[in-house]
Amino acid sequence: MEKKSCLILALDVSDREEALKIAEDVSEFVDAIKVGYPLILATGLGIIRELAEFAPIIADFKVADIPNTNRLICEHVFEAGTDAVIVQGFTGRDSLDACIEIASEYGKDVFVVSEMSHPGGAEFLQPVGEAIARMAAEAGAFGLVAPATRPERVTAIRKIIGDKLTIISPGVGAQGGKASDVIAAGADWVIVGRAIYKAESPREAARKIAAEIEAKLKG
Ligand code: 3DU
Repeated sequence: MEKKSCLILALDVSDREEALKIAEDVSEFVDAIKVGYPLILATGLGIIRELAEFAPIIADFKVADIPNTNRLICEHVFEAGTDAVIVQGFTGRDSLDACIEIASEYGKDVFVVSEMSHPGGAEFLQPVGEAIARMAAEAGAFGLVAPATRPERVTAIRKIIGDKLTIISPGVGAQGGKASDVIAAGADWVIVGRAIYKAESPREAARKIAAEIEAKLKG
């Protein structure tokens, strides 16, 4: 995934036409589009190839099963035309290895959730987040998903993984995180959903966030 704007759109709308229109409108300002259950369950896997016209696609299925099931899921995800998949790390090394094995067969990337951005993410996942980050680095994942709502956690995880892995960070906008803070904390990309797709002008909202990130990186 090429780093230009350092912004990823989380496209959690449920309507095909709306999804394609937003993707086209914001494509100039995003490095990738993240799709997940809301859009795929509503419109089908076929939308991935349509959206891929505008940007690389990250499938956020937070894959969290035994190795064999993970392998089967990841095969479908990559066959559908995605560039990367997001998987959970708490299922352990063998489950993660299965995803990475399939990803490398397809020449694609795996992002591992180390901890989540919502308040409940601090209950069970946060205490093991750093161990998951270490495991993901050892397993050869491409990147981690770390919370923009807690920039200090992004910094802590960056310290553990160094430059070995990338960090993508959701929680900017609707969940309260600020793009420039998260980039300063050590994230490579911020992930933004509602603050873009629910805006009166998604294009303008994406442009503004990309400009904020650019200013931070320059300053
Ligand atoms: O809050 P937003 O509307 O900007 O969307 C954030 C997206 O990132 C959304 O798709 C959500 O499922 C995903 N995500 C998190 O918000 C937090 C995580 O820890 C992992 C993924």
